Amino acid sequence: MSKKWFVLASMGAAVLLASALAGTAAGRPAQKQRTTAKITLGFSQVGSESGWRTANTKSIQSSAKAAGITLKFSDAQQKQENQIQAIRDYISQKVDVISFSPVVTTGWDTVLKEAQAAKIPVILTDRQVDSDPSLFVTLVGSDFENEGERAAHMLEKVLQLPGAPSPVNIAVLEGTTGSAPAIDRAKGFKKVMDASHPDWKIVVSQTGDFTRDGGKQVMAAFLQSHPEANVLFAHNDDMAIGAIQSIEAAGKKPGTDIKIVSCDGVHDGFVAMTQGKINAIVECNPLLGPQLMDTIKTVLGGGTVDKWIKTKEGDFMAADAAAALPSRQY
Ligand code: GZL
Repeated sequence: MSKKWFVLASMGAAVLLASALAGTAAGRPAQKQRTTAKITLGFSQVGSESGWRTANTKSIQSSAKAAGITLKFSDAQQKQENQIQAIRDYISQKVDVISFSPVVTTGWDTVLKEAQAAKIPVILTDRQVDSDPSLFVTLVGSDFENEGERAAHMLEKVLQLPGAPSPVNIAVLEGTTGSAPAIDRAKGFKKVMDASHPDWKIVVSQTGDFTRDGGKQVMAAFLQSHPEANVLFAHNDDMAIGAIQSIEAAGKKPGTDIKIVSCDGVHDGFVAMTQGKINAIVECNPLLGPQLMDTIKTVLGGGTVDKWIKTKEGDFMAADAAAALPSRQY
């Protein structure tokens, strides 16, 4: 080997050795990638009760994959005991982070303290809990009281159109009893009623458990017990769609004889608006996956996040539905 090549070879070896000893930037991105690849998330989902939930589950599963986060996923079939067991399983499996959408607001203190004792951070998605806020890092989800207020304001707009009923007799299909969306949507709607509409009357209110069948069964009973009802406020589109079946079976026209305002903004809700069967929808965005994964990486990376990361969402009158439908993501 010539002298020149020997010198060059020696210099190259020296650079490689220095790099290996100094842990250069070349190693750090690999470490960074390895850290992200190592994240394991244990997620307990409420169930599969509605179109909203289906879209929410798809968003979480696809976002975890895109983020390189290993996802352990369980469906609680709307039972709190199943969610508590799933969280305990994730604790024993020593996952890096736990996230769940709590089916109801109460009864979580004990299992959240177990997660804290195991030093596993907990991030809520979708729904709030009544527990001590120190027991979870943050909530990634909507403001349901605001959604209830917006639903009342959308009803105001519906009642400004031709064919508005008078007096205003409202039937309410409530979400799952004890759940944050059911509690807070009712609270927000009533806040606007009390402030601005003493003439509006809620003649009947009962849970349909966020399902189409629940909405259909309970609306059929409402039509018998309260034929004076001429407005329906449904806490989600699925119950509104079930109610439409009962309203039509009773020979009445949904959206005309009974004005309907609901929450979520799922595809079938928009289709019902294009058919004039739902008069207005307050959007509740289920596509929480990307925000959840970003929050997980920030938290596990030692960063800080707000105690509530709110989702952005809009409101739609039936007249807006046809134009909006093609660009809807769920
Ligand atoms: C709201 C979510 C609710 C939806 C329903 O964020 O928790 O649960 O409004 C779903 O469709 O079942």
